[in-house]
Amino acid sequence: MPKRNIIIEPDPILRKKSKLIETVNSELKILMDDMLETMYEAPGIGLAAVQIGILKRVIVIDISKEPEKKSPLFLVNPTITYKSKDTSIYEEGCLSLPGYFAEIERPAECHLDYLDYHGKKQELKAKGLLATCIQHELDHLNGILFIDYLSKLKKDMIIKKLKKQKNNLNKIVI
Ligand code: GNR
Ligand code: NI
Repeated sequence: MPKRNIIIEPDPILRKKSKLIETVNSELKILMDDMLETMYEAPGIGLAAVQIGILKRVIVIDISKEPEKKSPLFLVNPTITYKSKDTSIYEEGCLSLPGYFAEIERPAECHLDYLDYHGKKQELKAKGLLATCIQHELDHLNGILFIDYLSKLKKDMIIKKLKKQKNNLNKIVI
């Protein structure tokens, strides 16, 4: 199972809306396995398929810490059915925005419906870091990045610096 390349902002694909998955078949399971491996190697606590260039509504998450047992979560076609009024703030990072972190306020709790790795309908009630991570990943499926919640000045500055980094890398490759 090969590790896949993570797409970095700015890239127009990150702004596209991912499409609903029709069936959880073996092809999708291979994709989910690859996503999990890519996320663990990065390392990150979540990954949306669009971040490896695939516009499908599938997410992998694992918020367990190093000494703990791994506890991967596969979310196919997730829909949020409830968001709490009360909010919490976490410092977020994103594998598509390497090196940038910002405190983002989101609903503290959310409930969702989704299909699991086996295509079975499931429900989940999340709070804390898991709730934040789920909302961050769901945003990816809708073409939204956490920098979209920052001031235009900060957002533009981050995009400009990432663009510059990409240009410099291209120069080294040549
Ligand atoms: O690795 C990640 N850490 C993280 C921290 C706080 C809130 C959300 C995240 S998700 C991020 C990986 C990623 O980019 N997922 O899309
Ligand atoms: Ni992200």
